[in-house]
Amino acid sequence: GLLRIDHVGIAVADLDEALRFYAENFGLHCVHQETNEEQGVREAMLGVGDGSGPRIQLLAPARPDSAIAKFIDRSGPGLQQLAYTVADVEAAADALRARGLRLLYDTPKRGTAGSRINFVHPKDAGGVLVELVEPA
Ligand code: V0V
Repeated sequence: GLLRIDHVGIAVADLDEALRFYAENFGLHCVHQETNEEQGVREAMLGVGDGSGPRIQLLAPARPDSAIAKFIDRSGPGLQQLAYTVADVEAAADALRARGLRLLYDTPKRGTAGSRINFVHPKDAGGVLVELVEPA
């Protein structure tokens, strides 16, 4: 099952500019940053409040053919995904497949900070790109 909201992902054109915007206007600061070559993203996790709850994930394209670049081209910057924490990403994906939802990957891929991730196609989840995250 879904344990909690892990993070909300926001597509941004420029990661450094977005980090400055979030710090200056909302007082939210980066707690983790990395480039994920496979996903074609530069990403930063921002903590909210005491940092114990869900995070904001800023996602910037690392190359022009990436999922985030395509999203920004079509929709502009903004909310791109909603991610839930799960204990076992394969079990969670199997349960959703059994209900007829399309998962994007046959086997989990590497996500932020060594997590294992998969996604439900947004067309099968009411227009929301749903991510499943099994933390490292
Ligand atoms: C596309 N659509 C979306 C959407 N992206 N709807 C809601 N939210 C989104 N993010 C809609 C789009 O408007 C079209 O609707 C339809 O889906 C297109 O479907 P498609 O042709 O099958 O797919 P594409 O080529 O538009 O690609 C969309 C998907 C792609 C979701 C398949 O973005 C993808 O593979 N995403 C998973 C990987 C990812 O997002 N990586 C970046 C984050 P109409 O026009 O047909 O109505 S990496 C990450 O989160 C990490 C590392 C982490 O959390 O650790």
